[in-house]
Amino acid sequence: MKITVKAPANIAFIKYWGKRNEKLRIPANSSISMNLSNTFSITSVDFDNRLKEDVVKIDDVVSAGGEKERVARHLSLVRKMAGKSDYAEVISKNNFPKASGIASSASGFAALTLAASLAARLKLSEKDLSILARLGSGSACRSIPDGFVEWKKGSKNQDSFAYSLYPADYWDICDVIAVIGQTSKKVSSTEGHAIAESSPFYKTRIAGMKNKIKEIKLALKDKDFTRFGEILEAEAVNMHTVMMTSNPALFYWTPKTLEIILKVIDWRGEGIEAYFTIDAGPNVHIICEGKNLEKIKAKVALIAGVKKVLVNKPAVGARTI
Ligand code: 2P0
Repeated sequence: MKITVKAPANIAFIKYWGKRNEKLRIPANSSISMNLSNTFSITSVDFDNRLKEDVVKIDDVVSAGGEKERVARHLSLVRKMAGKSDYAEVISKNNFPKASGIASSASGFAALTLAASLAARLKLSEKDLSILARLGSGSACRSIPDGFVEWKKGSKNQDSFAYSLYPADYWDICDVIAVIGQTSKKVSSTEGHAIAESSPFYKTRIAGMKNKIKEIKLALKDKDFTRFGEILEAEAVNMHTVMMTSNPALFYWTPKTLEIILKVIDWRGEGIEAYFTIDAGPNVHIICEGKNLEKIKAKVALIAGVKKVLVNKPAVGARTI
């Protein structure tokens, strides 16, 4: 039975950087995110007893090496849970260009998890799907539930999962992604997590997390955009400080990243309220309220060197299509 699933990427307002357990992808801290409406993967999985091995095709290219291994390992978890031995054909497409530097592991592993579990006729709860997605890629667990999401760090496999805080239509905020491109990733996110602790600021970051999460959840509850924006922006700078001061140092920002950061701050000075956040890449995510979307889009379009602008609203989680 071939199953096809659409799963969103997500943007974390409070981020996951550093793990307590690398193998199980149990994070050092809880995180808070929003699913993205216009940045997603569509993945189909078909178990077939005629196959001699798993076949994986991502964006029309047959996977090999590490990428294929990681998908095959995930399929094997599903096979084990379902008591099956058939190999599968996996066909996955991202609606955003791979070269754009936007991580596809969250949407990809969330879609793979739901599609593979259904194709293997497993009936998993949302919690169990989130746990399984986490084992493929940590941030993928947040793309299973709807809308605004908290990933509870937990301390063991069964209690580290994401759940929906609010549905997608709870709050009309946007993530306008200014796509600058891709800095060649010499160090993958998975490796980056592993060296986070080498930053002298890591302990301080983790020590402040509990309170930060409490504060942003309050801002979300009150729909206090100013408070929400101030927290998420400071959080992005905090995480990048840890990245830049780890050993080896990780610099994801380019001069263009910083140029856009400074513009967003200027726009606030002009009365257009927006805040920035940045993941493990150079692209800037500009968070604004729906009422300011057109103004922000027009401003971003004028910045030289921005290759693409992706406009996202809050979205539902992984779904069969
Ligand atoms: C996040 N990132 O919270 C943070 C912000 C990147 C910067 O989650 O090793 O690809 O697959 O569990 O999920 C990137 O890490 O790492 C990430 P793995 P993942 O969105």
